[in-house]
Amino acid sequence: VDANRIRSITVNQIGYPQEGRKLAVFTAEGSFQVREAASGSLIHLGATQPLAYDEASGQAVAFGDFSAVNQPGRYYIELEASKARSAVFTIAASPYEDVHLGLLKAFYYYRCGTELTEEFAGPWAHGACHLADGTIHGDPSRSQDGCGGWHDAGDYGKYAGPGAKAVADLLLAFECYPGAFRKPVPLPETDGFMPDVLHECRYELNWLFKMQDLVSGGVYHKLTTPHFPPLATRPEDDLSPLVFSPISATATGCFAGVMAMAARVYRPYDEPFALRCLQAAEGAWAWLREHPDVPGFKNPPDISTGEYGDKQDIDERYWAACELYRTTGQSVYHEALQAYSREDFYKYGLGWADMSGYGTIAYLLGGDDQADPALYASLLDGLRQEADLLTVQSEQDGYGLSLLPSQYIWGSNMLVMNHAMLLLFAYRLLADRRYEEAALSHVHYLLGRNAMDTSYVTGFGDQAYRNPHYRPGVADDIEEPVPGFVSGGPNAGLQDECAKAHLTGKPPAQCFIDHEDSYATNEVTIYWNSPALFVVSHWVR
Ligand code: G3I
Ligand code: 9MR
Ligand code: ZN
Repeated sequence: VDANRIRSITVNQIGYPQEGRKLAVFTAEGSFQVREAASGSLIHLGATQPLAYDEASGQAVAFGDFSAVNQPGRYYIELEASKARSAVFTIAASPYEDVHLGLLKAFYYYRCGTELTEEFAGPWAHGACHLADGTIHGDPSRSQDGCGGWHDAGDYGKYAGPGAKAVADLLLAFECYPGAFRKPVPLPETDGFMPDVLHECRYELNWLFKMQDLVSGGVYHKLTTPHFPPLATRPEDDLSPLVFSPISATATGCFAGVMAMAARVYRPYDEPFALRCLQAAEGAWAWLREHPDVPGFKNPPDISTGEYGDKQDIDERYWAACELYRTTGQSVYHEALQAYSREDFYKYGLGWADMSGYGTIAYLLGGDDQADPALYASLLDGLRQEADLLTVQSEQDGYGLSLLPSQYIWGSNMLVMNHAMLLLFAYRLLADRRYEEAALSHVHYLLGRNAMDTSYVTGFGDQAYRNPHYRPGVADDIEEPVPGFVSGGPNAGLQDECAKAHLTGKPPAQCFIDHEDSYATNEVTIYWNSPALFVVSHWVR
């Protein structure tokens, strides 16, 4: 990122909903003006708060409030003394419809095992990829179909747990905000009956079925080539053998959870499919019960793709039980989840390693009339405490974000969006407006109101990042990035050479580089897009 690009006024580069609080972040204090973009005419005069040091960004920053501007239109903000300007942004009743559609369409671009045609992929069309059968690790004589699903990220691996998180976020978004999904994307499957988000998720679910061992019910951890191919590899040229890595409890628990969820969500649209999802979930549940104590997944010595290692599997088991209970109402699942809930583990994580929050949310959204009153009350109270903490942290942060300086880790934008998701569930269940406002503040951060003055969604915002660590994009000769992809974001861990070379010594929220080599700060994944899609859905009616 060119440091000169970073303006002294940062805003949500897409814009702000008409109603409610509107804040810009300034790195200089003084009087400012809000002007109409086309005419330059003065709309509002304001003054920033005094500058204060913000630890995460390492900057002195101040908010400037322009909530008084509530006429729909295009605006920019100008500092009176320096004449420095912000990005031009929109104020509108529903400013996030396009970015919402972009975040959803991104999943189509992640599709594996099918041709992306020009009709739907435009210039980013490519041939069908990863069509060969995979062998079962440790038994090369056995091979089976694993075609389809979404690529995980900038690599071409397909990992069951992360895939389940992504689908769970999308299905929850649809359950909570059906009105946000009325418009067709469109997709090849668009039929005017089943919403496109469900078509897109079914593409991944149909692949997930193939990850289940039908004999035991267990789910293979991942399907990948043994090693990552070079960066500039087109998907259809990645022809190394595909291998199903061993079954893991975390993958199996996630599979049971997401399949149980799908059984509920698809029932009104496709009953046979819903039934198949439920049977798959029950098969996985049986495996979990027969394997109460299994070691966490580790890459076999001959495999070096993403490990997604996670020693704790009680959270995935808990999610599976909660989701199966919400969908079926059967007491066996209620008893199981009650037993898990008495164990001491964090109950509000939203993946990929910590899936407990999906269980808690399923139990709470299932309603208190289906629940054990004491457990319901304690889970709800815990949610309130989490949301209060995130709200206070947001109020104390220079950019209105709930991340602590230590939380700018690999994929920090997932944490940003997961926190916003939790705040929105708390708002839904507890009706406290502060939670909704804090959640919106996280959207502003993602879309440009941050220390990098960068929108972390490709194609959206006047300074959106452009060079994701994304193999199809590196291998093609198209200047523009595929739109709608959420970047991992600032990561003080600097776990790649590019980040080390350019970012050493920077404050956490500035540890980001828009370079295709920086996989630790600027890769893309399905499960960084999915919570963002959930969150933005709240403001699309
Ligand atoms: O949880 C700890 C935290 O307690 C600690 O304070 C912090 C300090 O560094 O680290 C946290 O752990 C980090 C973990 O992500 C958190 O989720 C690790 O350092 C970090 O190395 C780890 O990064 C993961 C990365 O793979 C490397 O394993 C990312 O979460 C994960 O999204 C990423 O996933 C990759 C796949 O392997 C392959 N496909 C692409 C995908 C995205 O980059
Ligand atoms: O491209 C890979 C990316 O998808 C992973 O997240 C990352 C960490 O596991 O690894 C990337 O691959 C790099 C490999 O680890 C080291 N050599 C360079 C590769 C990128 O070109
Ligand atoms: Zn593929």
